[in-house]
Amino acid sequence: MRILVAVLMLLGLIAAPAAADQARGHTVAYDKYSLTVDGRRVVLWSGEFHYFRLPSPELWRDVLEKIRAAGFNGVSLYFHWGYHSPAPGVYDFSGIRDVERLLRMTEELGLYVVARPGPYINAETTGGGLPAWLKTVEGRARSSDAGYTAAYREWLSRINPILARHQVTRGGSVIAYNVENEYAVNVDPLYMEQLQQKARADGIDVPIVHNNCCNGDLANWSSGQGAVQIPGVDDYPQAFNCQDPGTWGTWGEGVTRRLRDDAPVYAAEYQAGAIDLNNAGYEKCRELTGPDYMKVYYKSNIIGSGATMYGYYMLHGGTSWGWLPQPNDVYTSYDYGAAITESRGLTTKYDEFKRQGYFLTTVKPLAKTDSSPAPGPADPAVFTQARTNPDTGTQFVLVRHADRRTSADVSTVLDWSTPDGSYSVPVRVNGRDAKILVAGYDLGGQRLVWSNSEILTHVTVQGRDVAVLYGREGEQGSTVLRYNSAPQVRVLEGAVRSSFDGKDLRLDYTHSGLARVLVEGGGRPPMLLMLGTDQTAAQFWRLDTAAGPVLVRGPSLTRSAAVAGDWLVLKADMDQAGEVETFAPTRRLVVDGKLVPARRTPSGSLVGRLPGPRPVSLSALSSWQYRAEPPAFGDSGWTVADKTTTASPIKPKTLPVLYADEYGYHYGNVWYRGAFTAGGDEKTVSVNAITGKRGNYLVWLNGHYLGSALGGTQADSEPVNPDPGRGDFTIPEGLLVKGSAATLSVLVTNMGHNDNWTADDTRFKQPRGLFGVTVGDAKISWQIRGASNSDVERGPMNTGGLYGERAGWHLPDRHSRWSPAPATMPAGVSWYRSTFRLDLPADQDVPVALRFGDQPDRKYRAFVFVNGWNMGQYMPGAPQRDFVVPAGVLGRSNTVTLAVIATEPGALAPVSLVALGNHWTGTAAVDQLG
Ligand code: IPT
Repeated sequence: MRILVAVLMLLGLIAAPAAADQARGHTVAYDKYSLTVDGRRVVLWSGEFHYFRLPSPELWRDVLEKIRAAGFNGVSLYFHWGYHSPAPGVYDFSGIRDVERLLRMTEELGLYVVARPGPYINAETTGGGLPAWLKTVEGRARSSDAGYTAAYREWLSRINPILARHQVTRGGSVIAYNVENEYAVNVDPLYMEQLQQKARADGIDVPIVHNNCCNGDLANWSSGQGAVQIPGVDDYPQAFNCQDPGTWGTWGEGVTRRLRDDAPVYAAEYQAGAIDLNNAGYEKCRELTGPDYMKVYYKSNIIGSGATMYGYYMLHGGTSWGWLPQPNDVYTSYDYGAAITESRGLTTKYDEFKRQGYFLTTVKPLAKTDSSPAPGPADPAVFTQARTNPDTGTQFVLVRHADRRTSADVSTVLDWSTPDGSYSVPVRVNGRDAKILVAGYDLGGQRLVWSNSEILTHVTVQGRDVAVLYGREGEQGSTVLRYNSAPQVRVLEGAVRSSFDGKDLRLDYTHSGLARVLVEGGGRPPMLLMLGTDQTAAQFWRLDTAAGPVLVRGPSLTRSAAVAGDWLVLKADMDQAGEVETFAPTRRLVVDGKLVPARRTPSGSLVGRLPGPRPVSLSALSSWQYRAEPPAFGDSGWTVADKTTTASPIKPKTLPVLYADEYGYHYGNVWYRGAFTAGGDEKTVSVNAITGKRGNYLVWLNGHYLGSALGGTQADSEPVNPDPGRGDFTIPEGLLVKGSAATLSVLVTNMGHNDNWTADDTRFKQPRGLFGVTVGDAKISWQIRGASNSDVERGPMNTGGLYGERAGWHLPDRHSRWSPAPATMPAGVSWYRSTFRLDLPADQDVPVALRFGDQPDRKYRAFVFVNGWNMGQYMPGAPQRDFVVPAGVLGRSNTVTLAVIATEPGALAPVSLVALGNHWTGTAAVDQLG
């Protein structure tokens, strides 16, 4: 205990100067090579994270720590207008919407931020981030039209000052401001200009950037009215064909174009995963964008473009919970096949990011390079390309197959004029692979002449250089270093041959496991050189401390390190018990607050052991309770629907206008109730409804279920599509009696709003809800009921207008009037509820999901509420059966509620709890569980 307190005090002492430093502003500038901060060049190695897809702010830190630990020095953050604004003039930045808390975390973790507040963001989210209420505002969205301008200024007047406060220039983390998003077609340069004027007026003084679509081929804002300072490009070379993960380069070479001579090359969104457009499941998307793709495309881009600003999309995709999904391209999970899974697990893609990220952020000459002649390969099947730092002469050579699709295994030699002489360098490209080899590099106190192994990273600890190089398992490796006289070489581990010819020390080896070589003397400081494989290199973690960077090997994740006197204090995770080895200027080791006995090794490191997680078990979900929601139930909350005009360019088939948005009901299910006097001879109810893809609607007449139909995705204005989402329902004989009052009830699922990538109101302002209804000649008077919007904590996208949602049946604390669940449910709306306890060890992180049984032929959809939070929509037959529920939404006592809309009577598929991982973290991931 005493030790712990002392360590914490020391940590406090260390934290103090860093905090003081934060109070000071820095200068952000750029030239054609890179961004600079206080004149120092920065390679911005960042990627995308969506706070709105993780409704548990405690876990934002978990994801950001994982991003930083992979060597990223930045994150790219969209800010989602619609997520913060349920209605005109209403904005919420509290709780799960507290973006200031998010920005503070990035500051604490030392991550730069590219802030991307839109107003339009795309991102496969409802409306592309535009609030649904904007559909009722006159004026084309994403233009300089007056109505839209007034609306977006509301948003920017709220978000810009927050971002401004957190700029690097004021001691914060925001290093660049991304205006709009892929504004490429139907463009209005005045709008682009006005957005930037607004940003400047609101205090934004960091560089303004833009992410151009299609590698800059369309409007790219590099010059003329509306031009930005640093135009970047978005590139998704693998496209989104996850069903065919072996495809290669569907959308081109993936080399980021230079768009301005006075600004760095910026890969604003570079593909790091994929949406699952064809329902293949995200594991296939992860394969499509796996480590071999990353090696070939990312490295080709680094050398091919000289980009020094990167934003990989996505690093962690998360969950489009509630009504966040855009309906046409995605479902609830936005896992994206990313390096960090939806349930926050690390993948082999994460390892590849780490290998490249450590290199990019360690080897400083990369921040300033010009393209240069490349050493020629003896075999033309191998392709080389080079860049050189004009100040240091350091050369970077890309080596890959000339034909990127081939899986051939080619060995050849490069005839390489390095800054330190000419050499014949053996290289091998086996299958889909690419390498960046370095020559003429001052590696700490050493001189690297060349190596055909790649550099992971290096640190200098107490005057000794510690370097990690790597290559694919089984491949030959050579590293040449320069010395004044013969150094002493000691191979501590592995098989490494060495020779010295009077100036060069040459090491030859086969990459396997982790070889270790100590080099001393020769007129240079000592060096420990470790030669690993892809796998063993990925076991290292490089962490910055006040005493300089340190290396750690072993843990599944090392989140942070601090040096406090003789102590190295780590925060680390273990997925199984194992070794921890540290290369740091310390003699004692503390991990997650506990002293770890450690011994000194011949490598000069410390080695100790850490425990793994204990096994956990999750309870079964049983004793389901039930409650039915009859059609158009209850008399309160209805709004008369009698409008005859709409701001949407899409006009309805019948009047009144029944679009849900017109009545303030923007998200989720809506009930309609139509009253008419029966003529008695009506035969058919004819309905048109627009729901977005995968949506449907159900129809009752006088409480009698007539059936259901799929909703339409859109009614085009030109050419006219008069019949979207058509359903004709036969009226049973005798159901209508001439002259008597009749009631039509329709439940429509609004799957979310179209995006607006094309800046076209006929796309964005597509209606949701009923588009037209006729029952013979009857004159129908309508009422509509949607969400009550009273849940400020969970926000406007959590619930829709089901009676049970309005009455709070999805909330955990309503216990009355539920009965045991029947074996089958009727067509219509049924509610199910069960409770469970989670007893998970406080020092373990166990991501939990709800899993639905595989019963693709069932005819229903289920909205999954956990403790009141809408964690998504299950549809039998759709690819998603696991619904990840983050800690924070989950607690110790939990209530699962399913709102089920069945189009035919039937039984619910079994639902169970599953653990999607088990990580020992040493400390509680989230306080609620601790
Ligand atoms: C690009 C968008 O900028 C981004 O928001 C996201 O939608 C991404 O695509 C796909 O996930 S748009 C580009 C692929 C045309």
